[in-house]
Amino acid sequence: MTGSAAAAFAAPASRYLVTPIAVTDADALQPLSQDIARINSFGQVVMGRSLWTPSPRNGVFGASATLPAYGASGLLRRFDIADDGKVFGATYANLNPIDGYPRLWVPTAPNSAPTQVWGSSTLGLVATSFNSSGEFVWPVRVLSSGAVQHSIWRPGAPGAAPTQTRVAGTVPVSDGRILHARLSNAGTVVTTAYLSSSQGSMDFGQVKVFRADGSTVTLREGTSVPTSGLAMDVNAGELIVGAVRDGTGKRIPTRWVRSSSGAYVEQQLGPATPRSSFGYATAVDNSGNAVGVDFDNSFGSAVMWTGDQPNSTVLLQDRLEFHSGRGLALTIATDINSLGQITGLARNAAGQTQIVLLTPLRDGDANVDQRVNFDDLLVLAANYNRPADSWLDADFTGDGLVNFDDLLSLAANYNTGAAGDWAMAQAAIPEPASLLAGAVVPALSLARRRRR
Ligand SMILES: [Ca+2]
Ligand SMILES: [Ca+2]
Repeated sequence: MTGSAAAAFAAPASRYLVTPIAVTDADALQPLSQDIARINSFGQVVMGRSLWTPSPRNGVFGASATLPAYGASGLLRRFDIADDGKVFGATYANLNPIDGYPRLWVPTAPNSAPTQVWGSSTLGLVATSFNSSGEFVWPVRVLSSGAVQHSIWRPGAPGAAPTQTRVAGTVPVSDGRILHARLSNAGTVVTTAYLSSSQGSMDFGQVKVFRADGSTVTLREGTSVPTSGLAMDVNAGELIVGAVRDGTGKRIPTRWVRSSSGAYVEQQLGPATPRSSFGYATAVDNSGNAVGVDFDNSFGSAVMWTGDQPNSTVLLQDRLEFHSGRGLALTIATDINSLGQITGLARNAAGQTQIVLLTPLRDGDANVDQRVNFDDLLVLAANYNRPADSWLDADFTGDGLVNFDDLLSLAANYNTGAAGDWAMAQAAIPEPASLLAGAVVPALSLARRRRR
């Protein structure tokens, strides 16, 4: 996730608009960083070879660009996107998941398509991330020992090499396998190292925290199945999310909360009832709302665990509104940004994996720009008393019609409550709006009284 200072708890949206972005050949259920979509605070989404950029900022429509190639061909992985649109990734010479050559795509203007690529021939990069300051953590294998040194870097100008700002810490893993590493806004590095086959699975290992003050905390020893874990994200309040393996090998969605004493307390996410299978938390926002995947049914489902009720599981599929891509089944949520936009993977009717963007909806916000104002009233007026195809037609109740109920939803959130705006909307859209002349003024007035 990206974002600035820790904020008071913000409840997740009750509904999200689905934007299908692209079909991918990724595994729809793969929770590891190599195959997941990431989103920045602008609403740009990176995955595979492409970068999707919304217009306007945080909008629900956008365009994809292919990131330019650099150097030798190989398997390309994109690990994260900074708030200004820089993309960090790697080229692998083969399918070995251990080592890669780092690649950094830098846009010439913030959030434009990156055209400048920097690359290094230093082998040993694994999954990495940006924080909101634009710094990134770069784990590099020390070839003589196999240990992996995690250092913090700051990108340079377009095309220029980044500069190292400090070393965070070293994991003495013998074969250099780091499964995942992330950098918090406070400079904390959270990393997961695959220690040995005694952990039983290549996607779990030792979980370590390198704090900016130089101290190191081991959250999971990772020497056996019941002691191994996976840390996937850390927020501005130093809340860490991921998963652990229990004594039977099941993967349990987990968070680690930093107490006032500085110790981390491990807590299960979701209900404590026995799980049929497993789950992972993949990302967390600054309110502590975590997203991920839960396999309590026979098929993976994209879920959220809210910061204030981590023991209950919210199925995101139940909160979706579509303007296209109807029928998509969300299988995993991969990231969440500071606005609450969520990226994920879904299965479409043809059985393909689809990258999707979920944007929080607020009643009355027909054009989904996070404001309820005259522009939305115009949409509603233009469609009043007509069949509606989606939320974007101002059908906020989802009954396929735009009518008085939708107007009430809009009025409840209207920015000024100015009934005079309706006369202006009528003037702009003379026909169906005139049917409602007597209704809008009471509706907006009612909303004003409720707010007092
Ligand atoms: Ca709006
Ligand atoms: Ca309606």
